[in-house]
Amino acid sequence: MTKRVSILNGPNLNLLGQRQPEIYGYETLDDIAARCAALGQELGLDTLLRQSNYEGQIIDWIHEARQSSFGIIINPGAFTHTSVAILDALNTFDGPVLEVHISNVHKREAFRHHSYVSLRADGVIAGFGTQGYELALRRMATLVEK
Ligand code: CA2
Repeated sequence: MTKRVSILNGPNLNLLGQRQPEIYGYETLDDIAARCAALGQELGLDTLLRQSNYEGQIIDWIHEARQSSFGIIINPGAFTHTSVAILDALNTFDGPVLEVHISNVHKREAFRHHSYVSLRADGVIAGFGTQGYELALRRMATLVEK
């Protein structure tokens, strides 16, 4: 059976490719979704990429993933640094959780150096640009085989 991976994205990431390309690159979220879908097909994974600017929506998608998904890849955007509620939701999910940041958060402002989500994440990728999502997906495929 093809296993689903939920790829969740937080606030402002709908603007990818439109603003601040020096930090976040030129790819849009639709480009990332298409690349992940193609790679997922190669790896035998079904990907579902979603984005919301609302914390509660992301929490609802994490709850939904409890029944529907093998694993979660999450770029929580700025909620990374603020949201105990997203951490609590991820703690109710039994499968692998991989955290992705497009930019290298450790090279940026001090407030970006702490992540609540990292307390739950099985792996973290930061600073690999939008390629980070594909790297996380490859890791997910390895975890399926284990
Ligand atoms: O590097 C990342 O992926 C971040 O999660 C992106 C968040 C930021 O708050 C985190 O510290 C690191 C911000 C996402 C904003 O996305 C934009 C995309 C295009 C234009 C403007 C903002």
